[in-house]
Amino acid sequence: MSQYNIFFTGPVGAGKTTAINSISDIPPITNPRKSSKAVAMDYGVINLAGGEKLHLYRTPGQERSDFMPDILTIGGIGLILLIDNTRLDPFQDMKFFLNAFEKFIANTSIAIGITRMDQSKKPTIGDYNIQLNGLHPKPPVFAVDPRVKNDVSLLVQALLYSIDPSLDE
Ligand SMILES: Nc1nc2c(ncn2[C@@H]2O[C@H](COP(=O)(O)OP(=O)(O)OP(=O)(O)O)[C@@H](O)[C@H]2O)c(=O)[nH]1
Ligand SMILES: [Mg+2]
Repeated sequence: MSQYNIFFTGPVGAGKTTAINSISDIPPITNPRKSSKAVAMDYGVINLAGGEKLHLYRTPGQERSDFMPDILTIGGIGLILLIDNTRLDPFQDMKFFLNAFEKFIANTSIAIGITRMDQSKKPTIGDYNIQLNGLHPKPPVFAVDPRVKNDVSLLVQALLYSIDPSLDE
């Protein structure tokens, strides 16, 4: 049985924990301490129809002084970047994470989910696509509500498809 690791990253509050909880087939591993801010790692699993297992992890964000994307993502097949559309400069956030994970993305794949679009309609997905023009390959970018399993599922499927069309059922 094949096992794969997928990493979720993005700014604080972008919906990483919520997304992993929404889509995981096992009860999420929650924080060892009481405060949700103390969560060191989120973890979930997706069981694919072919028997493959996708392990889902969250990387610590840029708030951590020991943020080391290269080490964190060893063994990963892809990255899901969640961007909070209500933040002051979401394009800057996107650039930060694309840059931080540049090597990992170059060797694997990425899909980008824009969250909180129910709270802030702008920028639009079209605006993000313009920002991403010039990247080869250009990452898929979708509006995602991390609380909605189907939204997260579509994002994961887009990532799998960009990695290997035969992985997706
Ligand atoms: N309305 C709305 N709420 C959202 C959306 N995405 C996330 N949230 C809410 O935002 C809050 C923070 O989401 P989390 O999943 O904890 O965010 P996180 O990325 O894990 O944050 P950190 O672990 O602190 O980095 C939760 O209450 C979510 O329900 C969205 O698209 N719309
Ligand atoms: Mg979290």
